[in-house]
Amino acid sequence: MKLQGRVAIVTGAAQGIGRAIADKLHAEGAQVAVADLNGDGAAAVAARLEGLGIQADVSSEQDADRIVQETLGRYGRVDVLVNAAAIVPFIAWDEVDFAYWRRLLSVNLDGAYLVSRAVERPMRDAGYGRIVHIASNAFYAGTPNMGPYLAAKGGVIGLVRALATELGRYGITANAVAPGITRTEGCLATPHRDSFDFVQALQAIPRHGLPEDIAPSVAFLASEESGWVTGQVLVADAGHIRD
Ligand code: 4PL
Repeated sequence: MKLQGRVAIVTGAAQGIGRAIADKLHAEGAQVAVADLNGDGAAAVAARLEGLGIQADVSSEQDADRIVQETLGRYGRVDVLVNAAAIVPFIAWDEVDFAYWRRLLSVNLDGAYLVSRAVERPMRDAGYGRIVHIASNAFYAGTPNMGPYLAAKGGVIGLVRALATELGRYGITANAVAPGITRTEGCLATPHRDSFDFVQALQAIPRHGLPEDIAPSVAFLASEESGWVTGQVLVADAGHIRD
């Protein structure tokens, strides 16, 4: 139980990797605020974990701030932020238009900034915090049909480095977990579903990745015992890429 007495916010937690993270942090003893654009999905996960469901769009300043305000209102503290909310595209480079580019960057990168900004004050006041963003090994692999997603994930890694440098003095660490291709609802709803066997052939461990394979790495970085690790990217992808 590495998170006994801790309060965690997980965005994008109605499904996929975010939901597996919410489950794992709860299993480790945390009280979990489950935030998602899909309010019904967030409520369903929260009900299962006896947590707090929050309908929110992380690309909205007001919503990002409200996630933290509602969590503080219910639990009085926030020890952990895990930002898993993201759009997972499958779009050829020449089909990306500027509106799509902006929308993806607003959720996957601006959202990471906005929720990080929103937790800073309570974490600083407490002298303790763990911020974990979900990146992707696709950033390192240059996976095709994901142009704006790769740009956003690179930005998230830059954000993690900035947060680590500037918040370390307040007891706050910031890290990323970079999953490989994972059998999530979001991924399986796209043509990425046809890539699993090809990618498996590149992995050191020959099976398809599941959301439960990612969550333990996040739980480590969300825990007190990871306190000497900050500004890092932990690649959890069965050995697909070597960074
Ligand atoms: C290797 O993050 O990392 C497909 C879809 N293939 O979302 C990802 C790889 C996908 C990935 C990803």
